[in-house]
Amino acid sequence: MSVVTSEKQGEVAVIRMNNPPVNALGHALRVGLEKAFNEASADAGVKAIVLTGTGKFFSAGADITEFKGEMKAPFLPELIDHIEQSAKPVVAAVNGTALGGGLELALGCHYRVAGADVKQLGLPEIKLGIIPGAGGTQRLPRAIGPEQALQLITTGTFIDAKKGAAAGLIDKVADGDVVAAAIEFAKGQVGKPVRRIGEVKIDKAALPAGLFEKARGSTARHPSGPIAPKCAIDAVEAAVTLPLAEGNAKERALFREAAASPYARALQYAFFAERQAANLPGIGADTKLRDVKSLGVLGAGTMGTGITLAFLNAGFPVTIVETTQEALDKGVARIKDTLAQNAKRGRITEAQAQQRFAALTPSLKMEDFADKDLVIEAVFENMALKKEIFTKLDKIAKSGAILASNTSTLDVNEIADVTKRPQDVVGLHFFSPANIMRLLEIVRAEKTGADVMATSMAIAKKIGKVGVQAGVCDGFVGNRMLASYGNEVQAMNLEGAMPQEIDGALEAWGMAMGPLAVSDLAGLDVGYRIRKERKLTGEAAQFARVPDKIVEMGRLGQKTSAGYYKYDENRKRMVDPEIEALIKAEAEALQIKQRHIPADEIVERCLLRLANEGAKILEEGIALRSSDCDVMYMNGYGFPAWRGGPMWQADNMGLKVVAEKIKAYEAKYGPRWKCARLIEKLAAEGSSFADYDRKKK
Ligand code: 3H9
Repeated sequence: MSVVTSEKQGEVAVIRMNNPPVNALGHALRVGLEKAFNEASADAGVKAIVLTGTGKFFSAGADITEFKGEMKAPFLPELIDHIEQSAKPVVAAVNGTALGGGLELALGCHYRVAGADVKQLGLPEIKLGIIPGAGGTQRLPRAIGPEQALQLITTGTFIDAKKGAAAGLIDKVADGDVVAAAIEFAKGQVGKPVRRIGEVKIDKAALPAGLFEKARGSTARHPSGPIAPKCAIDAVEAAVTLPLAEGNAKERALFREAAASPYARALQYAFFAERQAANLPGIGADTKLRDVKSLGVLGAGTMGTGITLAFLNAGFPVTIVETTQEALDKGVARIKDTLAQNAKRGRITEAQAQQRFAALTPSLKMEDFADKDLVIEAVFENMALKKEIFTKLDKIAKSGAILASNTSTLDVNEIADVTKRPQDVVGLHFFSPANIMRLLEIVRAEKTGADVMATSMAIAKKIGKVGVQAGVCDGFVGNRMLASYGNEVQAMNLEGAMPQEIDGALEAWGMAMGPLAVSDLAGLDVGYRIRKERKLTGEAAQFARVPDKIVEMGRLGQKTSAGYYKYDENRKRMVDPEIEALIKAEAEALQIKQRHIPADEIVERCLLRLANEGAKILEEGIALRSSDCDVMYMNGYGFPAWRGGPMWQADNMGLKVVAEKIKAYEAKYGPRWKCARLIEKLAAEGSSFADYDRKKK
């Protein structure tokens, strides 16, 4: 079937785009659109034109896969200008999602009729490190005003049809058949002069003073990096100061500038890496998913309540179980409070908050899990306790239920083996706060069933998370890489880089938070307990001296207003000379000569330790792909998506250079820097992690 079809309904030509899965505006679609539009324009029997999509999509925008090569004519901006210039009225029947180039196409039409159930209207290009490049920055401000357009374009936020209508983007919201409504609308425009958004002149005097300066001032830590946000603001400003043709030319130049940046490449890589993570080997469309409608969560602590909220927010009923009434009440109060806060901040309505809370059943009996489709254990990290729980769950849970552990380090094989149904056991490792963080590390134990993996992946999507598979090892993928990174941070501490220098260097580079500030936030006692259990020796014991002493001083991080830093009542962190003195004293005791470590070196050592451990994890088969490691870091560890992840960074440095640098550090610092065999091999072949991933597909 052709990607564009055209039919006449009386005097109205209906042009339909049909390019699954998302109606991306690839070359074939543009060719088809141009041809159908020209034919309809030339047909004297056609008095108006309706343009629509298929299924859930009007169009998700330009085909991102085309960005890597040379685009071929017809080009989208010209095609849209051509449509806008039509003398016959053109109405977009927005049947579903209209994003990026898709919305720009609708904006080129003279009118827009949208289905009442349309939820995704927006210009999300910024999330790909680019800006709208087919007139979106020029027409959206003319349609809805520069202030609102600026907000949508610089954040990539979606709005629904109702909000679109209120803003002036949508002319009519149709409750029933959107195409039929658009045809009626189009008929009503025949014989009238067409309305072209491009011809609207924006009243500069009506704009809030300093609108663009203020916007520029707030881009410092934008999630799309330093270039695209500035380009987006410049482009929207051009819509205010220039006529359409000149504004479009300016937009093109700014589009090219943003697209040429390494940040755009990284963000586009992140987009596809995230989707690739959902493809699991041996699991295809024929794998039958288990039906998960009801949920049990064991443990009402920070993790248990966060997990519960994540599911309540996605519309699942949840039974939460604790051992004592006091712990249960505390957890339930936290859930209620978070929902109320969300309603207060306008994220959800009051009615939604109440509805979600009503879907929660608190209980003190694990027996209440008997009819649940999925049970997630979220108690503290202790193997004996987890084994006891899973032995009990095995007896209580119905046949076919998925039994999951939220463990962040423990051996899921060992946990599964205490049950008679290891095929039903999986690790679902959430990241704190579990209702916010997007990552879900799905730990596939040796016997975890393919259907359980596929179902877990589908559940991740349903609750708005990015599921990534990991195999079983200490710390799985994310925390195992984190251990290497943390280890290097401790080494640099002793070598002379103070906490604020380490965190400062990494935050200036783009990390959401430096590692020591993160430790303070998470609580230093967690790591302390693990280190004491493990009875560290050698270098690891040396590196534990500073963090152990900090905990032994009663400084557990933010919760005690002191850790690596001091905190005021607003949780503002402050450098503490006491900690600097402690680090210096420990270095002296260990006869480590301190020096100033430049910010570049701090960042490089952290990145290389992450990528080196990632490579080891890859060669052991614990991670499926290097891009999976990156997806974890970008979604669970505050790694900036515009930097693409540690593996992407290493690839861009070139693995030959990476291998040389790692070996130089090994010569200086010893075995903790041992180069991963995979890096050596790929470097020798002139290959990359990306090639390795491709070959594994
Ligand atoms: C743009 O328009 C630039 C213009 O301003 C200027 C041009 C000159 N292209 O996410 P899903 C694939 S930039 C190619 O799993 P969902 C995706 O990879 C574009 N492919 O589904 C996946 O493939 P696979 C601005 C695309 O229902 C499959 O479709 N637009 C594109 O959860 C299903 O995707 C955007 O940034 C694309 N544009 O979510 C929108 N979009 O099955 C980007 C999707 O092989 N897209 N694919 O893994 C999205 O945000 C989501 O995909 C969407 C659907 C909300 C549309």
